[in-house]
Amino acid sequence: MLGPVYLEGTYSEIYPDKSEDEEGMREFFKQFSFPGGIGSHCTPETPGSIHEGGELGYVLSHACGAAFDNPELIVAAVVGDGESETGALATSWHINKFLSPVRDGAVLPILHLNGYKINNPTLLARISHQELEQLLRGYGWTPYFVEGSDPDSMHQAMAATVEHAIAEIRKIRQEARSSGVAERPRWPMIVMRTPKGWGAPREVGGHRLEGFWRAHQVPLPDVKKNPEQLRLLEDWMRSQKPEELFDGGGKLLAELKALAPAGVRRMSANPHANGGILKRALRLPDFRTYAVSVGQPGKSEAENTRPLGVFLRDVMKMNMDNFRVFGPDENTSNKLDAIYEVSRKFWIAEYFPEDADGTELAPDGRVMEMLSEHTMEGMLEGYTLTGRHGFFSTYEAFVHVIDSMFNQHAKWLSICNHLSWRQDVASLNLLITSTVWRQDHNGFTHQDPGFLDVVVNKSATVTRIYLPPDVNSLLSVSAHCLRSENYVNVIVSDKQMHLQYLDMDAAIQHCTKGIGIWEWASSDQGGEPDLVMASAGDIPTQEALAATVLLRTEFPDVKIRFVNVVDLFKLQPSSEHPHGLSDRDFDSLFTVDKPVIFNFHGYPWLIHRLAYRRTNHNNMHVRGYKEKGNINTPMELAINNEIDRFSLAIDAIDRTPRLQRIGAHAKERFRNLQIECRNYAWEHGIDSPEINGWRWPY
Ligand SMILES: Cc1ncc(C[n+]2csc(CCOP(=O)(O)OP(=O)(O)O)c2C)c(N)n1
Repeated sequence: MLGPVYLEGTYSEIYPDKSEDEEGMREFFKQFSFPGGIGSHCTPETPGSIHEGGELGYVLSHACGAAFDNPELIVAAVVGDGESETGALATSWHINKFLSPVRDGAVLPILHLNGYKINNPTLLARISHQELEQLLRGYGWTPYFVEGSDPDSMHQAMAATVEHAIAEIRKIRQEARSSGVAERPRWPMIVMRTPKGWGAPREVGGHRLEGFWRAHQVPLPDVKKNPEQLRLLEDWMRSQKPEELFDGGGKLLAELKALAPAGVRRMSANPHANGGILKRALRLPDFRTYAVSVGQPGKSEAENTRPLGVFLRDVMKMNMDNFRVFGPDENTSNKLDAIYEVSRKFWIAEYFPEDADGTELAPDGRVMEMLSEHTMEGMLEGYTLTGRHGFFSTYEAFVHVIDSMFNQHAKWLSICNHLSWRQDVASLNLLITSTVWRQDHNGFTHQDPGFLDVVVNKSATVTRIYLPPDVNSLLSVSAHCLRSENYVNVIVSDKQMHLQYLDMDAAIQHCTKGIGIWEWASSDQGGEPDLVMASAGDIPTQEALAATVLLRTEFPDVKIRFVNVVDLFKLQPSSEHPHGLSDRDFDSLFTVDKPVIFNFHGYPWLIHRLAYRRTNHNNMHVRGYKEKGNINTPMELAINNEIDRFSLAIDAIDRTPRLQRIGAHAKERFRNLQIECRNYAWEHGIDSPEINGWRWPY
């Protein structure tokens, strides 16, 4: 990629020190894979790129995201035959069922069948021609094979095949657009079979090089010490005849440069690959109008994600060409199905009559669903990097499928932050739902809140984590995320019925601060608290509140401060994260010497990781998920992991010296209540009405 980008002149325009002359070319070469320079992949510094390709597997899903809603675009995507063996790539051959010939651009996959990976043959190169062709046809493509090793005839064959493929794409488009009917086309693709390391010396030191895995990446590893290898390298480079390509000053000859298109028609200057240039801000409805009414805190219940679905429906309605919603077969399950009132799920594969009964499919749908977290995430990345906006909801336990995709995207964004020429793109918005604490019927496999631990590893400049405790705070956080730029926003919110705490004004205030004392849930007004009860997440907040009620009932004069955290990075020092609280603010919220019981949605050590430098860290006792799950009622699961109200109240007694001395009887009662809860769950399969119907009593 870098060679053509430089030859097209874009590189020198963006990086004037890499000028189009001998000196600039030397700088250009020197920085390659060199300290202080650029990586050996298609890093964000490469103009014309949205796809680094460092971690293999995402080229087709990225290309597809770029093609969405870009009806004139043809996205050429070069797929490695080794890359094709990855899970992410294998599943993404299906993108051809998600591209509308009426509304979207096309993706032209070019499978580069060079036969080898780092040390091995590739599978696709070692099956018969017929088997490969059948495989690709089976995925719905029309493959054209360009095979050989003679450069001149191969260039001609490739040029003719690309032209043919483009003509076919145009024909498919024209037919679909003139009829307005989006049927599933068999898009063309190209299989290019050439030797690996094409043009390299045939042998080095008696070992096969060209056309073998030894040609991978560093074909002549010993040029510095081995004169024979140095000579081979020089001969190889001279065989390119640079004197026929460049003038005496090192500039590409004008007649050769003229072969490439000019201006933004150059691949390296394509504005789609610097998506912020094309980005239009989303038009957002007023999220406050989707509020649920909350009279008094903790008295009523609602499904937390459902109103968000209504909000997203209207976001969709107002942005019908630059917003999409993605999910791995779960948007209905995640209770966001109101979206389908405005736009259904895109589908141009076969329809059965029964689909009319609630399947919500349509050939012009803008909701993308395929049971491949990889493909959904890749499409969304491609879509946002080319200047559009999106929202991805997925089950908490299985968002881990895209851990490394998140890693790669976060790395991409953090490098882009240092490149002034890269314009701001929309944030990648991930709703993590169907969470650990409400897996009443799926059980242990569906309990894993560890994605947050992955997210906090990445640069503070690009990561945001929100745990809104109820509907109105989820709406407020989501609207904020949709407006934001250059982040990965992770929102954790369960989809089941949950207690509601904040009316819309209070939710906005609370989410704007990101962390705060809940006055109505505290009893320390006008004095020092005996202890701080803190929470982050819906169920943990409910249990923490219920624990304070148990304590206040047993010890009416106890002074409890209740702190709720929405924006998780508030816990980190401000020196580590731009959202971090100053030490003064942290100390005043959490005190410098009182016990803090922190009930957390995820794995408990994450809170310690974020807060370990705070003054009162030694007094922080965090409860969270400890891998103790099965088919459990919510209360039983909470008890197993000690995030339940009784465990928290017992903890509070043990950690608060005054209560410790007088709390033995209360602890006994709490333990008995835990046993009752467990017995009830095992006998009835659900939690007792007192637990299920618990409300904030004050
Ligand atoms: C997901 C992933 N796994 C492993 C690697 C390490 N790796 C880098 S290149 C490579 C071989 C790639 O072969 P192929 O896709 O055929 O590309 P080629 O270099 O032959 O064009 C491997 C395994 C990687 N970059 N990404």
